[in-house]
Amino acid sequence: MKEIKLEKDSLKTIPLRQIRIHDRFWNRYIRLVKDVLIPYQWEILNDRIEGAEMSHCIQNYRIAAGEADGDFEGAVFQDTDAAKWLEAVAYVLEISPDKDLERLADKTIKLIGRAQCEDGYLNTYFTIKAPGLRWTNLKEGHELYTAGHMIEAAVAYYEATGKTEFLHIVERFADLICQIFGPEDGQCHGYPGHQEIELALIRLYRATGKKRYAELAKYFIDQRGTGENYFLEEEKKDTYRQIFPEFAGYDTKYSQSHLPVREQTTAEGHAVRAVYMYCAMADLAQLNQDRGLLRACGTLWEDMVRRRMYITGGIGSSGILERFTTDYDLPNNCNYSETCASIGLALFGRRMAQITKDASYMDVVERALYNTVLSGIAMDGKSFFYVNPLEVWPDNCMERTSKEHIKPVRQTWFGVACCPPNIARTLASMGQYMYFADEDTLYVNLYISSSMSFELAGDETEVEMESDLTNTGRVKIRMTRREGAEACGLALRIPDYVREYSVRLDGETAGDTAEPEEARTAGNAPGLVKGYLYIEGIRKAETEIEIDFHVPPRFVRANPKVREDAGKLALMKGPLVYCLEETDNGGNLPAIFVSAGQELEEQYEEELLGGVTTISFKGKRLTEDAWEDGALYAERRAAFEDTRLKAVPYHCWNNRGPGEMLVWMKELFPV
Ligand code: FUB
Ligand code: ZN
Repeated sequence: MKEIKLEKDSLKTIPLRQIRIHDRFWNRYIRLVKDVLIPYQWEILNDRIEGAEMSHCIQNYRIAAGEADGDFEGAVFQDTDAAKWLEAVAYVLEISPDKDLERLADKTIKLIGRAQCEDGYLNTYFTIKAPGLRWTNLKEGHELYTAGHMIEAAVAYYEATGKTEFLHIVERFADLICQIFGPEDGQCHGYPGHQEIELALIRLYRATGKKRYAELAKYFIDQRGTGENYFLEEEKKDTYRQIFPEFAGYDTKYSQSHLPVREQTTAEGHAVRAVYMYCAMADLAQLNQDRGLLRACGTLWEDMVRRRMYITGGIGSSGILERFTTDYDLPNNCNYSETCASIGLALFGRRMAQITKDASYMDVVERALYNTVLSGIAMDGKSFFYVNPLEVWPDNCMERTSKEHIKPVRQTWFGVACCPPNIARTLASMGQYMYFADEDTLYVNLYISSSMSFELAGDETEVEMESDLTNTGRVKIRMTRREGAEACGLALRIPDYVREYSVRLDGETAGDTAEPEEARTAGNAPGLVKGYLYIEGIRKAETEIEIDFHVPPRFVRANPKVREDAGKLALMKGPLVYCLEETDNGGNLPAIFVSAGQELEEQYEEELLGGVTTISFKGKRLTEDAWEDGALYAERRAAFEDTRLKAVPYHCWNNRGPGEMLVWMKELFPV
């Protein structure tokens, strides 16, 4: 395992209002947030989309506020749909103020405020359905998870608008939670059944400066997995009422409560729970300069990304209980790889990169964002994948089978709708992943065309980036500063998949691939420190950096221990994983074989899927000619026919109607 160094000060993200994204690849998704997702999800929250799963979310608030009659409907954590919607709205408002949208958000916040109980408690499920049972089922009740999303939304809204009403609502609730939970006698010594509040409390601490919030986050993290398992003890109490029958025979690994967090070395259990917890561990490691906790984060990260992650950045391979299984168990046609889990992976990786100044974490973040997260949303923004398989045979995704969780087409909404609003808040906050900064250096993580301004070394610095990463790999960055300003620096992430590159500063070479391959891929060649190429002493008022990343399409193999992928090839270009779709290549895609040593032809197709680079190459297909008699098994020769194949980026699969899809293709070895 590599040694991780805890830097005293972590790198900062740039406020979203200071970044404007104008990227050909990303904008078609990002613009959907304001134009489509937010209005669409608002209609969903109000149950006004015909044919879509009912949300009941806003109605639950009305009932809890005493303004409507009826019973609570939906999942126990239905309130989080509104919270994540508000969080996305906050980011959008921060980037582009909009009075009407702000008015709608304010109205929703007021409704949430009216649904809050006298003592600060806020949760429509328990308020309406089981007021006497608050905090009696931490394992399944999601009260702390829901509170966490509410807190995150309120902090984001405060930071975007400066308004404090929502922040005060969640502070009252957080204060109540601080009274209820903690180490003192008479307090509850439990912790959340679904992590999320821990990272939210740290955000709340950062926004308000109130230490008790960070202390409670630390308590929750430190307490988990110690002594008798809290959830198993809770089940024995008279007040316990089961909510989810599938949790019977509870496996404490499911909620990462099997061991104290510092002793956990493998990524276990429910993937979203795990990564949200790791985020809080990373935050606390930085906040408290806790090396032991950071070491645990590093160990868990390595286990996850080196043995339990898909090539697409998906995690949580089991269709049952949305969980991690064992090392190298990465099935392609029945996996879960929940969109939220990849979002959590990106949130964790971002924190690790900020804390350690190590760009390799951003390699994984980029992989998750460009592949699984984007695959979660249709190109029109109106339907979504919750589960992200790497191989689909639509007819075979049948209910009451091991593939019933695989939906061969994106859904307009879900009964449990955690993923779509999570995608919205992630797309709206992309700026937080793109750049980091310290006093005098700007870190460029993701190459996304944008304009940005930020104070570096005491002077306002304008940055203009033009990137064509997913096509030609060319990037141009212009920095403009005051004449005579103090020198500043740039740290450019050199992505792990780039085998050759050159960087020119005002026409002069500032870095290239002259370094030995091993050193460079380890991210430590001269000039490269942990995957960042540092350019220091930038003094001129105008500086131009030209980067040429060589990003040809390439075949990638998996470690042979990944049984599902042994003897197979996947196709990538830059950060993008590619796939075959039935519409371009016909059906029965597993009957296709390809060989690695061949020319791959790329073409930018303006009219296809909103403009994508496609890759075409030669393949062989098993023919069925000798099987016309309908035999199922026989001693027959395999006969192949030549075929020309066309691959498209994985994230945009299933945007041209239903059909088969395949990422890992069988390799044809020369005989
Ligand atoms: O339990 C809340 C959310 O619902 C989880 O994070 C998702 O995996 C889904 O089960
Ligand atoms: Zn989800």
